[in-house]
Amino acid sequence: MQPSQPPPLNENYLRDDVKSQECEDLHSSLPSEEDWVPTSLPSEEDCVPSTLRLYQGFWFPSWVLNSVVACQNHFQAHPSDILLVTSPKCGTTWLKAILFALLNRAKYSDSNSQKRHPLLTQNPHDLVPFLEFRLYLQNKNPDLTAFASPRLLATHLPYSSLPRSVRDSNCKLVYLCRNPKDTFISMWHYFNKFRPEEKGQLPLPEGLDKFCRGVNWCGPYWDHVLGYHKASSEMPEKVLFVKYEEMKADPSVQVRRLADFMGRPFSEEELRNGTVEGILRMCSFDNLSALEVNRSGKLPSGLEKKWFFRKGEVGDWVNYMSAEMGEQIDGVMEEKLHGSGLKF
Ligand code: PAP
Repeated sequence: MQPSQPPPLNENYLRDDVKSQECEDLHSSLPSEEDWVPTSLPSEEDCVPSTLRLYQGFWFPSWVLNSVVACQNHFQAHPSDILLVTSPKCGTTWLKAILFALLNRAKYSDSNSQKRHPLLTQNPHDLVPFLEFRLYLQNKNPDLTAFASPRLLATHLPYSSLPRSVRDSNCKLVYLCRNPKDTFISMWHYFNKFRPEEKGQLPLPEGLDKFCRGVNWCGPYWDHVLGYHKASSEMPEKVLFVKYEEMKADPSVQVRRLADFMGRPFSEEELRNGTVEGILRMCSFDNLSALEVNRSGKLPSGLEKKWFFRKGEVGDWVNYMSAEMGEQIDGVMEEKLHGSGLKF
């Protein structure tokens, strides 16, 4: 079993002004930009302005840098590990649930055991923790021995910043990306939750400008996607590249593809008895977002669990952005993805 409740975060969590010794010089040497969130997250009493730092070509909130470095230095991948990788707001919560349900399906195959399914009582982020945004934030070198094999973990790290052991071992990476316009709008909604009431929403053009300059958590978005797209083309057995829109359009096909990739293909009997459909029902937006465990309460980080469930739709950007704003993102993406064979 995965550990169900990680220990509470230490007092340095989300603090911009607390740096470990090994990061002290690093922080001050990196270029910075103001984060989308003008103050720290709501659970913190000491509000400090949040800064994004450019580290190894990608923008990270500075409070996570200690953890990124600790993860890079200490995480030892096992060949059986499965890592879900996403850029923020690409459908992480959904895929965490699906991968968890896929891997554990044998344990919850009959109607009695289905009633005890961990997804009914635990948030996907508790079942499939992030490396740098959870485990290595809590502890510089966490003890991961409690995780049963295969370990199912998640990260927002770009391919080039993954711990060396992840790239060198035979572990598998599932990379999920999403149309950048919907990703941007999802991100904009999410970050508005952290803004103090008196500041109001982040003006959309301001957020758009940052996104199109690549200044967002783990951005530039295009470089994040391109890193994994290339890795997947070169090593299809190691990196599976999936789009949120494909998942929405044909979830059964994609779930079977995920199961095959993880080396756990559905048996004929499972295909006949509706196992695929059962997993999709369990992990659907409607089901997960209606569960009490996801409607109330917070993650150990202080983030409200319900913030991870907004609409879960494709194309919602049109309800917030003008056609010109959409073209602005399209233009940047076309230029940056040119020649890669990748399109959104
Ligand atoms: P994270 O990367 O910060 O963990 P992530 O889960 O990727 O967050 O972002 C939440 C998005 O996934 C939300 O998208 P929206 O703002 O466009 O609505 C959320 O609604 C969507 N989401 C969450 N659960 C599901 C689900 N079961 N099916 C489809 N989309 C989902």
